[in-house]
Amino acid sequence: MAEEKRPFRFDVVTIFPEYFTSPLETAVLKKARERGLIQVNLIDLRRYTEDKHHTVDDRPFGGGEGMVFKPEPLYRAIESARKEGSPWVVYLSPQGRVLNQEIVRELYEKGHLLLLCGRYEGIDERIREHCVDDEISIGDYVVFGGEVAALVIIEAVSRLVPGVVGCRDSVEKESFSEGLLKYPQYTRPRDFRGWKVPEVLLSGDHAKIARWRREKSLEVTFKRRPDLLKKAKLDEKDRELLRKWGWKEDD
Ligand code: JDK
Repeated sequence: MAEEKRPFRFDVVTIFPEYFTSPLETAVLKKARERGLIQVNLIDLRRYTEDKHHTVDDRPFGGGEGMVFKPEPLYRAIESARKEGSPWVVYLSPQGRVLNQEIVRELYEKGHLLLLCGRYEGIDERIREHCVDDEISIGDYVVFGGEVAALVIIEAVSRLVPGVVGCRDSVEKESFSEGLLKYPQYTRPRDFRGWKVPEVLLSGDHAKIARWRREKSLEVTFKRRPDLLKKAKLDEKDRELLRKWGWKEDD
């Protein structure tokens, strides 16, 4: 009998579990869950409160704006997840290290993540200090809470789970894995409102098409994200072309 591989597991601690329902029941994530490739376990933080009003937040010591998540419910929620494995505990926040594909791969290697979603002004620092393994930001902008960031991580990590994305090649050969942005793509019709598809793509000359695509990748990366060229896999022909456009190896 074929060996059943254990699904990649995400535990999510949140006061808004319903935030996740439609993304998890749509398209690729839905399929991946149905096929047992990933498992998402939503943990409602309020279930780990012990007072009548299910209080998760309180005013910050020292004064100031807003509210902060209390430590006790968070601690109990994290402990409950630890009873079912040893998750890598990630707190989403604007202060975290900024997510990129390299960090996504790192998280995928953990096999089991616990994503802590804060709200208001964040969480009590002692939870961060004693219970959190990793702090991650999805970018240098501020959203209302960790939920949207947790979803970004769930999607990005799930894509690396074998079988989630139809064709293995499309995960490996795409944007960022080679370190360059993707070349432009076209589909039918060949002429849309007089806007034509580049002739080379209709030529059937696959070597020529591959060269055109490589050149376009280099061009769009140089124009929009020259910072990516530092880490990209470039051969001497690529470098020559880039230099022709005014690229300087340093800077
Ligand atoms: C988790 C609450 C809202 C948090 C304090 C920060 C500088 C001080 C509002 N990448 C990213 N963006 N946003 C998040 C994120 C926001 C969150 C929570 C993640 C929990 N919030 C929040 C902190 C502040 N403020 C900017 C001035 C304000 C992750």
